[in-house]
Formats: sequence, C-alpha cells, structure tokens
Amino acid sequence: MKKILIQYAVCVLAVALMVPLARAQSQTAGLQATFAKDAGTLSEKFTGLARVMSGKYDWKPGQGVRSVADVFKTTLPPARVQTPAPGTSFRDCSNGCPEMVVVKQGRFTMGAPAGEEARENLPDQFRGRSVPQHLITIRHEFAIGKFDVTRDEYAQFVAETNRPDPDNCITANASGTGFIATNGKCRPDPDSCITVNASAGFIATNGNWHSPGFPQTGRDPVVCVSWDDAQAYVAWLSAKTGHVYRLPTEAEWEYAARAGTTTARYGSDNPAEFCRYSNVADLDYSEQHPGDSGSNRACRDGYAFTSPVGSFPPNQFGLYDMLGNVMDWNEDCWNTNYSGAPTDGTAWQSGDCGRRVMRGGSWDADLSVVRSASRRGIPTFYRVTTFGFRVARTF
Ligand SMILES: [Ca+2]
Repeated sequence: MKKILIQYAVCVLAVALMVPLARAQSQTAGLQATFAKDAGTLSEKFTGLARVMSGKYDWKPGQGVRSVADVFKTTLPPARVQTPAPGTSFRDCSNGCPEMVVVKQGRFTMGAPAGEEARENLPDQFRGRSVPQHLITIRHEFAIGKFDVTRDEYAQFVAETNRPDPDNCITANASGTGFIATNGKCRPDPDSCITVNASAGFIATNGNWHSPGFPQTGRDPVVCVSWDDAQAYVAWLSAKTGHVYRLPTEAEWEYAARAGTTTARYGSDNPAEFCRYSNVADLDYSEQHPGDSGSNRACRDGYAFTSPVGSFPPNQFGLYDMLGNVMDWNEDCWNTNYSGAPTDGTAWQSGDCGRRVMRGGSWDADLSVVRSASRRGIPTFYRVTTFGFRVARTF
C-alpha cells in the first residue's frame, strides 16, 4: 500500500510539473514565432524581447537577435514620420522616459589623430585602439539621451517589469588579481557589482544599481548595469512607447560626443580647467582614493563619486556628461582597432560580440582615457560602479 501511495504521489507530482512545462513550451513557441522574419509586428517583437530580456524565458531569440537593433533589422521599418528639427528635445512619455535630443545628419572624422595618445600619456596597453582615423557619414537622423539614464528612470523600468535579480555576478579570484564570473546567485546577496577601493584596485561588492556603495540621488546616473541590462531597458522602453529605442552605435556616440570638435575633449584639454566640464578623478576623488596615483589633482570638480546628471555644462549638441561621470555602453561588438569598421554610422556587428564597446570615461578615470576617441571592450555581463548608459532612438 505504501509503495502504491508513493507511486501515486510521483504521478501527481509529474503531472503537476508537466502542465506548467507544457504551458511554458507553448508560450515559448509562440514567442519564438514572433521573431521570425516577416512575422509579427514591431510592437509584438519589442514586447517579446522585453519579456525575454527580463528573464521570464530561458529561450533566447537566437539567430543573432540579442537586442532591439537586431529585432529592428528583421522587421520592416515603421512608416516614416517627420523628424523634429536637430537640437529639439522631447520625451515620449511623462513617466520614466528619458529626455532625448535630436541629432542632425552629418560627417565627421572618427578616431584619435596622430600624436594625441602620446600627448595625453595614454598607457601603452590602451594605445592603438582608436586608429585608423576614418570618415563617417551619418545619413540618418536619430535622437540620443540628453543625459545618462538616471536611477529614477531605471527604477521605473524595474518596477514596471518586475525585473528579477540578476543571475550572475563578478567576484575577485583567489589571488585577488583578476575577476571571475560566477553563474547563479551571489552569496550572501543576490546581486553584486565591482567598485574601486581606496588604492584604486577593483573589489567586488554586494552593491547593486539601487545601492552601489556610495551616496546617489535619483538624478544620478544608474550604475552597476550590464550591457544585457541596458538591452532589457531599451526593449522595455520600445515596447512602452512604440518607438525604436536602442543603444547608440559607437559612431553615433563619438559624433554626438565630439559635437563638431576635433580636440581630445569637447570642453578643455587643460587639466587645470577640466573640472569645469566633467566629473572625473579629481582632488575630491583622490581624497577618497588616496592610493590612486593616476588622478588629476590639478583641480576640484566637487564629486568623489557620481554627480547628478547635468551638473556640468553641455557640449555643442546640448548633451550632458558625454565625458566623465559614468561610461556609456554602446551597441557595437568589440574590435581592437578600426580596420574594417563601418563608415555609415551603423553598429559594427562582427568581431568579439561577447564584449561590447564602452565609451566616455568616468568619475574614477585618469584624464588620458576621458577623451572623445577613447574606447574599451567590456564583457556584456559586467556590472561596475562606473558603468552606465544613455539611449538612442531611431526615426
Ligand atoms: Ca570627481
């Protein structure tokens, strides 16, 4: 009798497990179908992508579809509407949508001019990434975030999507000299990110986007967000607004950061004046991180960590904090230099796509890397207290 009861219990348990499993498989198949070329509306794809990126499905879209930009490529573009005049700023919703600025079409020379890296004393291991210089022609109008995405804006996304805790984190390895990615929840806390310690080494913390380990206001840029988090955010924003929100391409980002300038920075290249234009590793930072010999002690910008967005003057396109404060994730896959790069302002979709481009320098950064041409390639799952993002929007 006992054996029969056990068998019965096993059957009931199996059925109980199979019903939701079958339902999940059915939902997944339906969702998968919306990503097929010529199937599903753009809105359905955005909504599906938002659900995938928010971790509610194990299945990934596949076939190179990892982002809103990828989805857009598989679908006919929406009817073209009249684009607002360059310089116009707007929001697509009043509850959580970032303020956007329309950027004009144009041409510019991308990359670092000869001599800039040596003049700026860029460490040897970072040289040669921003060459060769090449002419970019952007024939499409687009909009880019006037500011980095703020804590309050990101909180709206988390609240509306009921976004679960991340399922991976980065921690120091046993020797303390590198980092290893761990799958599964971190212990004891379910989230973590990397921050700088007093001697400017990196340490893993149990912080997260709403508790990064230093004071922030709701108007500070969100940090501790990975490229994957940023993709989930733009998928949600696209689904919410019905417009194509995405990360800026690397060429769009540099075009927007330079805003017509050909100098290393849109503000000033004089270290003593730099604190007027951007939040970087200054005297305020060095007092909190006395072991970091690389900081600029020629001036004081008022912030040892992040600053509320818009605390410094905008560049010539009306965009704030393009350099300093937090670095910005871009759409492009990582390539170690510009040989073979697209020249039309689109994203570079080949290369090391497990890493994506990160631009702009940050509050802990040496001046030599806080330049319009400076670039890094970062694994898509890294969450760091100096990493944030700003969004772009296609017309
Ligand atoms: Ca600072």
